[in-house]
Amino acid sequence: MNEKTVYLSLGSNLGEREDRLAQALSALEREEVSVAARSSIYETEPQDIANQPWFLNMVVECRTRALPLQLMNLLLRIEREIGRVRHATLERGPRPIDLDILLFGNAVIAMPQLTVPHPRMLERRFVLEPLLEIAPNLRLPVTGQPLRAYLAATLDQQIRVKR
Ligand code: PH2
Ligand code: MG
Ligand code: MG
Repeated sequence: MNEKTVYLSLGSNLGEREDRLAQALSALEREEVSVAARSSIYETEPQDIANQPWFLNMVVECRTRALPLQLMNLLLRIEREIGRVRHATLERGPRPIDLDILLFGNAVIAMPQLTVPHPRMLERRFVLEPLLEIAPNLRLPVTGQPLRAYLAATLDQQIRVKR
């Protein structure tokens, strides 16, 4: 009842990156955010701050009864559990784990703590490519624009499926 489909982005560029992603996936399941589909794991060139290690990124489709802010607080708690310490000065720098809400059903949310759809998702190949892998026909809320239309502009960013 009242379950929503949400898409989350997972990223790690410090330590045992693949273990961190796996830990995050088990934590989501434990918290009743059930993972319905998961993308491949991609090795991705860092964006925003270039001088940091390459990331592992993936996207998952989940079902949850949590409300948006509840889900966000849960993701922050899981990030802390997996060992993330936030540095005010390095907001987009290296991190053992980053869990971001990309889409929350068809909701559009503009709150000080949370913006959905994720404000930078359309410019990021490390989000669009795994997202389109599991949901090729996904569209943006309100405009109905297919997400696939945004991929071409990101192809200069390097990413590859991790094998
Ligand atoms: N996350 C950032 C900044 N830059 N670059 C890549 N490749 N992957 C990320 O997850 C990432 C990033 C801030 O959250
Ligand atoms: Mg992020
Ligand atoms: Mg984040």
